[in-house]
Amino acid sequence: MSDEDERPVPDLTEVQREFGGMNLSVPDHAFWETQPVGQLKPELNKAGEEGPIDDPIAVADVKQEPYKLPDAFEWSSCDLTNDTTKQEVFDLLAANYVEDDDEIFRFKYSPEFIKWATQPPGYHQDWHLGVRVKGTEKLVAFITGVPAKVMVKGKAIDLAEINFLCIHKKLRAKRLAPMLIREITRRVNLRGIWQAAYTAGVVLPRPISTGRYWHRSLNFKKLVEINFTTLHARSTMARSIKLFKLENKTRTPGLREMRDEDVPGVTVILNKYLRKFAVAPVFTEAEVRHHLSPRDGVVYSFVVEDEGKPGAVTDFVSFYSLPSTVIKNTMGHDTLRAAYSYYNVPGKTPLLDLMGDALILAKQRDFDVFNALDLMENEPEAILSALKFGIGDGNLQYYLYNWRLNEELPSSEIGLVLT
Ligand code: MYA
Repeated sequence: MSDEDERPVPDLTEVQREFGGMNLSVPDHAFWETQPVGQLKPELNKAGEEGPIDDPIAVADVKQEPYKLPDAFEWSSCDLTNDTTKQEVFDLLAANYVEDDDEIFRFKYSPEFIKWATQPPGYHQDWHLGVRVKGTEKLVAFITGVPAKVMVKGKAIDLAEINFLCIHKKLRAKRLAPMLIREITRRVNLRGIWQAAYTAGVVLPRPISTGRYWHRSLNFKKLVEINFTTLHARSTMARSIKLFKLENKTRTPGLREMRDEDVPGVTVILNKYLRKFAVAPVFTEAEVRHHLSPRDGVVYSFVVEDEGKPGAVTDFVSFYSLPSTVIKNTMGHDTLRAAYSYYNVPGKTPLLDLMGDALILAKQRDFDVFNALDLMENEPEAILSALKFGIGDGNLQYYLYNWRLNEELPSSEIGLVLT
């Protein structure tokens, strides 16, 4: 996708002189080795009990003024209720956000998705942090935090979930990311929050767990045409299409779209289920209403209503919509329509059946592929392979900021899904 915004982006190499000729060829993790996170080099790891890494400080002792940016740029708290700002963030991400290693696809979060993901109950606009070019106001970098409660090995932590870190392609590799991370940390600390959770495709100091993506073809022909997947040497298109064919209707009796009156019941079964995992959120009803009520084009949620007990919810299944731009446009397709598994609660219904129905529901809504991480009870053999998911080549690393864990967790212990 080309950048249609013609306003120029200043060259940072010049302005970096202001920072004392910062060396661009830095040793491994010059920034992350200064941060309160688990380190990759064992000699840098401060031993201690599981819990906060930094000594506690008072909010009054947090740096009160924003970090200094190079002169050509300024900080901007982005108001995502404003349609122009929402569009600016969408445009920045659509042209500059995460791509796969082969640069074939790039995430294209919709404006409505970005608004939903960044405005849960209790969100703070000053945690929606942008960098703009002074004078033209062009948005060239972005990072967000949202408040959440996450239980880590039995301890409830009020933290910030950090997402959407993005720097314009013309400003890459100039150490702007550490500035964004420092400034969002300061803004989070100013509200008395000292921990964060985040995920990334890259390995940084130091993952608490590593998840693997699996992909289930829903529209095999298109996926081959856009090089998302390949036709097996020993198969044919017709045979593969047949292999991935799904039933037209879901199987589970009582499965229906979630409604507002289901919120209390879903909150109870979801929180109870999530306590099985070492790292998982704790949701209020307001958060369940926000994160899990169906929103067309954003999030799709279904419950199983107990037969004979109207209103009693026994199971829950959900997925979200995250399309990607097909950068190397092939066969006239410009968008890959991907559904991502979100939160599921198998109660009376086995997870295999719930996930199987999720595939059918996604297919009915014209998604091309259904993606899932091998988290929670998404077991590679019994669930994912059994439903004809194939293993992907992408890992997702999970991180905690300022929280020491003395062991790496298997992905089956992760019950947190960050969109
Ligand atoms: S993950 C999605 C990240 N976004 C993308 O991949 C979009 C496309 N890429 C870009 O926009 C840029 O390449 C980014 C880096 C912005 C990623 N997370 O400015 P630089 C370190 C953290 O010269 P650039 C998501 O959104 C890198 O190791 N750090 O590099 C979660 C190096 O440090 P060190 C990263 O390429 C974000 C330094 O940045 C990442 O121009 C969670 C280089 O900076 C990454 N994904 O820009 C953020 N990639 O020398 C952390 C590179 O030490 C939150 N780096 O190796 C921490 C908690 C904060 C709150 C705490 C509250 C208490």
